[in-house]
This record gives sequence, C-alpha cells and structure tokens, in this order.
Amino acid sequence: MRRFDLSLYLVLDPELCRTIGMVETARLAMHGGATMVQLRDKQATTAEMIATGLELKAALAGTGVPLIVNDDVEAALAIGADGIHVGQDDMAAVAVRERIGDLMLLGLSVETEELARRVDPAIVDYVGVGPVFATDTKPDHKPPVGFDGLARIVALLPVPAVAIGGVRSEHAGRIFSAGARGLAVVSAICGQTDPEAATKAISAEIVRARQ
Ligand code: TZP
Ligand code: MG
Repeated sequence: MRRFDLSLYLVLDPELCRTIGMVETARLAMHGGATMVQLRDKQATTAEMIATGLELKAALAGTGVPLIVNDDVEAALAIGADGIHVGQDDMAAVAVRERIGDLMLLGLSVETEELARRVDPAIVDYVGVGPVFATDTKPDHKPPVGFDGLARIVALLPVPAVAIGGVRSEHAGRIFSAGARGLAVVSAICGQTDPEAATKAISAEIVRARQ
C-alpha cells in the first residue's frame, strides 16, 4: 500500500474555487503545504471528472501529493488517480476495493461510532470523520460530531482519520488531541483570496499543534 500524509488534505469544490479554478487552487495549495488533494465535483459527468482529474494529475506530478477522486470509481481509474474516496451512500467500500485493486488508496466517510466499528482495515486505508462542525459547503451533511465525537469515533477506528467539516487552522490542536492525523478543508482554502497563504497558515498551525 502507498504511503500517504493526511495532515493537510484539500478537498476541492468547483463553486468555491471558481475564481481561479480547481487546478490552480490545487497547485497553490500544494506550494503552501497541502499533503493530499481530492477532486470533488458532485455535478460533473464522468467525462468532466476525467478531464479535470488529468489536469490535476499533471499539476501534482512529481510532488508526492496524492490525487484522490471523490465517488466516481471509473473516473479515478481512467485518470490513474492515487486513490478514491467514497461516502456511506456511495458504492460499497468492498466493491470499490475489488474494482481498484490493492495499489490505490481508498478513503471512506464515517459520521458515527456505529459506522466506525464497521470499518475494515483490509479494505479501507483512511477515514474522513465529520462533520466536526456544521458547514455550508455540504448542505446535506450529517449532524456535527464536535471534538468529543471526533475523539470517540477516532478511538474506534482501525485506520488513520482526517477531520472534516468547518475545520479551520485554529482547530488543529484539538483535532490532533482527538487522535485524528489531519485536517480536511474545503472553504478554508478554496475561494480564499490567497489560497497559498491560507494553506501555509494552516500548515504552520499543524506544525505547532504536533510539537
Ligand atoms: N464532508 C463532510 S463536511 C464536508 C464534506 C465534503 C465539507 C467541508 O467543507 P468545509 O468548507 O471545509 O467546511
Ligand atoms: Mg460521496
């Protein structure tokens, strides 16, 4: 299995990134210290996901920052992405693993302790836990878990976790204290006036939080 670093995980959003676009946002965030990038576009067709994904792959080539594709397994395979991320209502993790083989990363969203108990480390590489806070970025999100819920869920997980949902740089300390390995953010980077500076600021808080 590939190595990966969940510490600053950028999840792209086409609307929030519309001023400079998802590819340029990812490039700037990578320069600012993002350690993973996810292409997430709920409206896109598979062909559109592939087109954007290939551009992202080229932008991230040689950086060691893995490109993860949200939901669309066929797009992830066509892009030659480093991984795929699915939610509980998407294709079942076991079926995704069968389709992608052993080499690609597989991330799964987990919102409750019950779901955390069901995660199979033979199938899933990492889990996204949240939302930590309510967020406008995902209108249909599940109830927020807060830092205490995050800690309870993380304690039950057999794989590393990244916290998502309303996450900002000032939360880094409490997120790492809860046992998560990183911060997954959309609006804290996408659509910020200076996405590179925003990423650097989060990255600096992460370094401080881990000391
Ligand atoms: N899954 C749970 S919350 C969320 C996703 C994709 C959106 C997080 O966005 P933001 O802007 O970082 O709150
Ligand atoms: Mg999904």
